[in-house]
Amino acid sequence: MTKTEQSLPVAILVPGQFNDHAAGRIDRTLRQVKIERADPSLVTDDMRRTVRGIASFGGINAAFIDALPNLEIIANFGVGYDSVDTRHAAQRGIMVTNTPDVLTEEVADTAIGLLINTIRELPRAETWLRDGSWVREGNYPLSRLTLRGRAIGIFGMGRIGLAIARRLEAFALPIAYHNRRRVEGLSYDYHPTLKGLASAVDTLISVAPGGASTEKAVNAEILQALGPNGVFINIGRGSTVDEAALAATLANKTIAAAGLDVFADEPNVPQPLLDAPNMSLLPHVGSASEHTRRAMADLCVDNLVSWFSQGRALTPVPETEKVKARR
Ligand code: NAP
Ligand code: 8YV
Repeated sequence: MTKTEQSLPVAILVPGQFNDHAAGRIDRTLRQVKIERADPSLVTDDMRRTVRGIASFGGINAAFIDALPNLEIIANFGVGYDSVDTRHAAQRGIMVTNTPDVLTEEVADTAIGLLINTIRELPRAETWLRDGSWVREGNYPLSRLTLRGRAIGIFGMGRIGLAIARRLEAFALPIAYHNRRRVEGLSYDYHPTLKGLASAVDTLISVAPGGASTEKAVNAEILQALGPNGVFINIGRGSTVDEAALAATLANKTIAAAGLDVFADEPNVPQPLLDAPNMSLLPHVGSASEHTRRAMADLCVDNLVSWFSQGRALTPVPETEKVKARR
């Protein structure tokens, strides 16, 4: 902590549960104001008058922004910021920041773990050992699926998508991708449509952001295009998937297996997904190591400190890049 950090008497609103390291730094370097949740009806007169920043896991809508007339910056803890109304923030001249890059490698590692768990059934094999089945019944059955001979498609070839692709190159698997725009200088096959990508591969990894442009983009048609040997992995956002269609395609063997780290209504996982055969599930742990969450916490708070001490954000989201500090 620097002297500059110590001398910032700025009220930062922190809704609900928050990261301990980030909350500790806000306490030491700024002035933390707690609120149970990001609900405009809980905003007090004192908050209306004094709050100039928010630090949050997300979930900041237009009504909450409007309840804080002196708000200047929303520091989102996480690279995905689909649950912050950035368009409204930009219209009001409010900066929004996120935490890119510092979590890229961790999330890519998790994606590879989830892919292998899904295809080679490693969590089930461990349960087989632990529950005594190995002793009682003999060897765990051979996995029906293998990574060998697969063709990988990445939906969302951004920072994390690229880190996943680099790892999969070492597995000697062909890689293709779909984004709205081709990535200049990247030699992987580009598909201008998600359907085109899904038809060309048998293993689709989604690491696209949430939001209106990707809402339920992975639907029955896309899953069907993967074919009966198809595997779908989602490490991006649950909202990009039609979860009912996914459960149905697994139940009727339209595709072979799926692995999910993210869900549309976390922490609630729909029963059909829990019941689906050949499904590997994780509770949104893509970036969840102490090391990486600490780096995310530091970047989240560094954005606030930089904004209030130097008038500039370190990692603004593109929608608010042009927002200027008010002084
Ligand atoms: P990024 O660098 O911005 O990459 C996102 C990619 O998605 C870009 O290449 C973008 O390309 C593409 N994209 C965006 N909208 C699209 C659309 N409508 N159709 C097709 N492609 C689209 O972001 P990142 O750092 O890699 O993070 C990606 C996402 O991962 C985050 O937004 C977050 O939701 C998720 N995430 C999850 C975890 C976890 O714990 N599971 C952790 C971190 C991040 P174009 O703009 O050219 O389309
Ligand atoms: C975190 C994430 O779980 O960065 C993201 O977009 O989804 C994850 O790293 C989340 O942001 C913490 O709430």
